Amino acid sequence: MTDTIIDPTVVEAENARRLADLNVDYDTLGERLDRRGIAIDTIKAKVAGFNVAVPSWGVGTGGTRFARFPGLGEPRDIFDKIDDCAVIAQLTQATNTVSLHIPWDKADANRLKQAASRFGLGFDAMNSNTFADAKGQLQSYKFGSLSHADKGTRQQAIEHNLECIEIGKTLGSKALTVWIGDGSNFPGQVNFADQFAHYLDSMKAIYPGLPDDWRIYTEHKMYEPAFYSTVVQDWGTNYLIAKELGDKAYCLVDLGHHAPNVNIEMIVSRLAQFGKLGGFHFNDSKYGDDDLDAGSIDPYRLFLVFNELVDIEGKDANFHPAHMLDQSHNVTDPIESLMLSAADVQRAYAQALLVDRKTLAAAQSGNDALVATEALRQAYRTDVEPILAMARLENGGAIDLLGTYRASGYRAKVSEVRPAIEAGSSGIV
Ligand SMILES: [Mn+2]
Repeated sequence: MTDTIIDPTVVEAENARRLADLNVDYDTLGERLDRRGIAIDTIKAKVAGFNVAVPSWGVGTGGTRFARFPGLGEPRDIFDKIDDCAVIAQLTQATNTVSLHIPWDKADANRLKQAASRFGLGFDAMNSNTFADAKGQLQSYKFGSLSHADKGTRQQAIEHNLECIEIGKTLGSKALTVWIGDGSNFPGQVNFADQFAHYLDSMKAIYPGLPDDWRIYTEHKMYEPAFYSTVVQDWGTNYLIAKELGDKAYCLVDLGHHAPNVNIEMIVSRLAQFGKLGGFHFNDSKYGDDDLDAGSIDPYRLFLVFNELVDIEGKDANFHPAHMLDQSHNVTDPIESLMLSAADVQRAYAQALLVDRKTLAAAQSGNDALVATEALRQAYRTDVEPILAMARLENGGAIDLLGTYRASGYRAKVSEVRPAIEAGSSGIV
């Protein structure tokens, strides 16, 4: 038995109030899906087995360049963060791993492991940080890290990544995610080719440090913190890196790290077709960056991404991309946002599972554009909430995530022991 943070009797009481309605909704949806030749229990089982990792940094209130407005009961350290992640996992039953960021989350690895396993949590990819200077470090990353013009600075960044792998080995992590803030702010500031060559050399020095069963993920981002050019700016550069490095190297697609209107689902398909799609950072955006909650702006796009993933899954049983949420919560309780985002990612997956792929394939070969797109829209228009809620309920989670969390009074309780943090400084961007 694993420990739980929210009193299970609270969850049971909240679920009991909603159970009769859920049973009716689930049966009604089951009948409708049955008419389409879909067994609702099969979809539910797939949803129940779906997990998305929670980033440790996501449970603290985020911020912008301008300010950060902390909420009540902010986590004081990584152990508080693990508690918050355990709450999300308990209620959603969809987030069984935590992704750590070093050095932010540096602590005794065995203690970390214990703290997480108490709640049945494991560790997802390790994230290195060479986009900020850690206290007391010798060389500054102001002008870059793995691609820095100075060899000593590059070496320091390489060693930091190797250290992240070492910590991850103790924790049972199986991947290192490398995202750098390197780039330039002025035309002419850097030589593009030299900078990328430095980056590749540095990554080639990190790669041999990976254990056999590990992966290394590189994440592209078109801008920020560098605003004129970024070293790993798009999926093309990302693909080149993964190809240069070798079989353990894969591309990570962060949905927010693209220009508005970019066809991300097509990027997903391209990377997968050539064996280099490693996984996702889920979030949403209206203009740029990755600050908004998954599915909150363009849920159809999220669905279309999952439509590609389900298509690939159907053709390749060994396809297991990594799933992680990566978003910044500036105006909400981060636990609430992360719970609903995890459910929204599951929702997109469930809807994608409903696509009539035979009809779609026939329409594609017959050049029937409207029937093809209707096959997608029919799946997308289906309200799969009863499937998600039933999967949560049967795994011990909450039918109503927000209602149950608020009824538990968790935030008020932790704010009694976690001191208020002063506002003002900029947050995680
Ligand atoms: Mn990301």
